[in-house]
Amino acid sequence: MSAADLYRTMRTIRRFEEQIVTLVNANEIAGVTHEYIGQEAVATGVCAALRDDDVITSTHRGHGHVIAKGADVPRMMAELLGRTTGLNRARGGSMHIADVSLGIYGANGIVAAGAPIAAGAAWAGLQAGSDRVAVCFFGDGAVNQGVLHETMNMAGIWRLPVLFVCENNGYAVSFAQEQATAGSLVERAAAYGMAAVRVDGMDVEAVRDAAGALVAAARAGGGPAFLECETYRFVGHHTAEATMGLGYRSDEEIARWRERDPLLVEAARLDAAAVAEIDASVEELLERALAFARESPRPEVSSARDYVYASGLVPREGVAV
Ligand SMILES: Cc1ncc(C[n+]2csc(CCOP(=O)(O)OP(=O)(O)O)c2C)c(N)n1
Ligand SMILES: [Mg+2]
Repeated sequence: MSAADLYRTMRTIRRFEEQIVTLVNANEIAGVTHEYIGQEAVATGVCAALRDDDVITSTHRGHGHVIAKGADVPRMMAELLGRTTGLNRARGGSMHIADVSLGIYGANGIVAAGAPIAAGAAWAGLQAGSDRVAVCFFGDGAVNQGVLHETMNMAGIWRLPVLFVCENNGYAVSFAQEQATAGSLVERAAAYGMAAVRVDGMDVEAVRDAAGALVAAARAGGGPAFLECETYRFVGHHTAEATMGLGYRSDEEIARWRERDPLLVEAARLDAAAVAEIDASVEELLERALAFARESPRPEVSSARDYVYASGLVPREGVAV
């Protein structure tokens, strides 16, 4: 993927998220969402190293992963606005958005829960004779969850083609990573017998190159790998944090990280005219996405039970659903 394409994907994620903040604050989107602003280089760099048939699992902060893996942006917008034209017909929303046809096995509201899903997808690929790879994105808050360690262990034993991508943004909600986690993340992962690398998560090309080498090795039968991306979220844990005054990060710390904004890092490698052209086309895409979403119908209340059961299954007689 060219520098221009990497920048375009990151710009799309950034502007999508900025629009989502506006829509949440205007109550056009119900509840709050977890914005990916600041971390764009991780999803973009990792997904640039993937094929269309590779699989990803995502997190509560999932919009960036879903865009980077190629989801249709207007249908994403419709999903977040709760419209029937949404990627999941308004059943998924922000935290369960998915597009299985693109290998996007879902955002996930449960911290670390994407790990066993990714391992299962990797195992299924091996059984089918495919050389596809599964990537599991998770935050620093996931690294002390038992299920992640059980999954890394099993992936190590079975040599599953899984890339574990830890987005270390320094915090789980307001809890600092160094207060929560003993030792080194990459040394922990290496103990499961896998290659484990730390990379600058604010430089999309560094992420793409590191992920590319690990994905290629996994695809060739080398088993799982671990990539720690050092990154930062520029905004709150979720949209409403702006009004909560939690004060766990200093303005100076945020300003320091903003100097290494991944969009600025990549834009510096392009000429200004190319950047302006991409920025304009991203605005056009997002305007189109929002218009499409707003014009789309909301689901009928009478359809609330649709899609709950797999095709052919019906609720048991007498069971309230
Ligand atoms: C198993 C589980 N425990 C707690 C929560 C509540 N929770 C939601 S997000 C979050 C913090 C996650 O931090 P991290 O993994 O670092 O991701 P980040 O928010 O920094 O992207 C917590 C504790 C949850 N969703 N699932
Ligand atoms: Mg975190």
